[in-house]
Amino acid sequence: MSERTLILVKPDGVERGLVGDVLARIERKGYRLDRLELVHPTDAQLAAHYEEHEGKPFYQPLVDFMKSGPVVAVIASGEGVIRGFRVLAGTTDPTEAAPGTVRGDLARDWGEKVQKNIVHGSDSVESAEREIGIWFPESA
Ligand code: DAT
Ligand code: MG
Repeated sequence: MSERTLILVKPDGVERGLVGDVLARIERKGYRLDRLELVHPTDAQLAAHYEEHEGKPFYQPLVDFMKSGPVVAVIASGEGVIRGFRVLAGTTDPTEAAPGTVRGDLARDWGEKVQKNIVHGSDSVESAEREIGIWFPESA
């Protein structure tokens, strides 16, 4: 069944000029790009987006990092795109991410205060719909 997901190219990906590479991987896999926007995230958007992580030691550094520059927000759709994009993204820690994935091929830094893993992808139908409401309220 076709579904949709919310993808962010994070500030490190935008800063490093990797937006085209990430979008190309999504398109080559056969997913559709439905919405695409360069966004300067607000505190409110980041608080809502990362509410599940509030209180964790990496929360504030993560929010600060996400505010360090613009992000590219994307709605992508297609059969199994939620799980499929997370496989394309690779595991959260880029040191462990498999070659062939965005994080495995293109990211490196990881630590208590560093989360430069280039992309975010929703992890369930519920979080996809919730996150689409945060970044594209008119598409919710
Ligand atoms: P993912 O982005 O793979 O869905 P997540 O939702 O668990 O991972 O975490 C959101 C972001 O928070 C992640 O991309 C990077 C950061 N993060 C997660 N776990 C972390 C940890 N143990 N130490 C530092 N940063 C972490
Ligand atoms: Mg997550």
